[in-house]
Amino acid sequence: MMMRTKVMLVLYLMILLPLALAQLKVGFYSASCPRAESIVQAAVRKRFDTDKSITAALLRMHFHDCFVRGCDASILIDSTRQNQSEKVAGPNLTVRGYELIDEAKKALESVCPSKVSCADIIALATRDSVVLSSGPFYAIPTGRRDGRVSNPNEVNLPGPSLPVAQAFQSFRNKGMTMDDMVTLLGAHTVGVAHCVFLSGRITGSGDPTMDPALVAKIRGICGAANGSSPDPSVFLDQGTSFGFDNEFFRQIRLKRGVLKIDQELANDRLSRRIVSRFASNATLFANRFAQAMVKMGNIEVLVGNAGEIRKNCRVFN
Ligand code: HEM
Ligand SMILES: *[C@@H]1O[C@H](CO)[C@@H](O)[C@H](O)[C@H]1NC(C)=O
Ligand SMILES: *[C@@H]1O[C@H](CO)[C@@H](O)[C@H](O)[C@H]1NC(C)=O
Ligand SMILES: *[C@@H]1O[C@H](CO)[C@@H](O)[C@H](O)[C@H]1NC(C)=O
Ligand SMILES: CC(=O)N[C@H]1CO[C@H](CO)[C@@H](O)[C@@H]1O
Repeated sequence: MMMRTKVMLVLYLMILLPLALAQLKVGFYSASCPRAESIVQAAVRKRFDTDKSITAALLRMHFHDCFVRGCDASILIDSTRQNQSEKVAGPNLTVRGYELIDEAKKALESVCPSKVSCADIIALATRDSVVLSSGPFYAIPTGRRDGRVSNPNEVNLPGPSLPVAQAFQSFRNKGMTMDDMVTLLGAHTVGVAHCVFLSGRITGSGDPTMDPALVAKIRGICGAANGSSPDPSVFLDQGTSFGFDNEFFRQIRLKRGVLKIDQELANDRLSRRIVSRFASNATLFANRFAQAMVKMGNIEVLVGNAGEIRKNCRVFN
């Protein structure tokens, strides 16, 4: 019995403990590439100076990356002539910001080649952009490795017209709670939705759950589509469209949610109390958002010797 316990203990120390320790940690690059975080931050800042919409682009990119095969930069892979990547899947079509990730990667490769993963660049750049938009700062654990698979058939993201309970299935599958989902959807405090996602809300007499004044406004924007602007877009947060704050939650309580799913958050009994707490307490939302982003950034990550550190974020090594 004693012997057995000892064997188990040795087994634990030699095999299981190192496995358990092979996880993300804050400051992962402090020895291998001390300037990693500041290089990413500089690239984001430079872009933000001329394009405040980069925050929205990065938030959506990070979400789409983490919800398909985990946060492994599979979203960044370009299709090849023989084989298509995640980018061609419907929901990915309007993901933006790839060239910023390329720029940060190039700067990192010149200082510390093959050290910093593309998956970590997405996570860090997203965090930095949120701060620039007046959102919360959070220490972001790093050490992700880049995946070796990118397959459009695996892209199975929730659609914007699903009821709250159904959208939640995807989040629950990734270990997220309802509170996490409502918090993360608070990212819709920045960015836009294209009219293609809004047609169901403005046809006929308009969606009765939407403020008629907003129905009219969106009809105007989407009705002005033309050859040079075939699919116009509408700000997701009709209050403070570029500021990262809790205004989104106030707007949806005023029937001014742009996406159906956003409006449903305020109406559905599964989520409405969380919405009302965030609407009345900006600090609470900021704190919870920081936590939920760290949690999302941990979804099914590759660590240790799994995967690779890509040299070019768009192609496998
Ligand atoms: C049920 C879950 C979600 C659904 C159904 C959903 C759906 C959508 C849709 C349809 C758009 C419009 C895209 C376009 O027209 O280009 C959008 C935009 C956006 N989403 Fe979500 N989303 C969800 C969760 C999230 C999460 C968890 C985040 C980040 C943490 C996020 C961040 C964003 C941002 C920032 C935009 C604006 C993008 C831009 O301006 O380029 N979304 N979302
Ligand atoms: C190509 O297809 C295989 C599955 O057959 C997949 O593992 C791979 O990631 C795909 N994508 C790219 C861009 O190579
Ligand atoms: C097309 O629509 C966009 C956005 O609605 C508008 O800014 C632009 O002036 C229009 N262009 C033409 C040629 O009508
Ligand atoms: C708002 O949330 C913060 C952070 O959780 C909390 O400390 C504070 O007491 C809350 N304020 C109110 C008025 O409930
Ligand atoms: C941003 C991006 O890479 N979008 C791609 C999505 O898929 C279409 C169709 O294959 C491509 O043309 C886009 O370049």
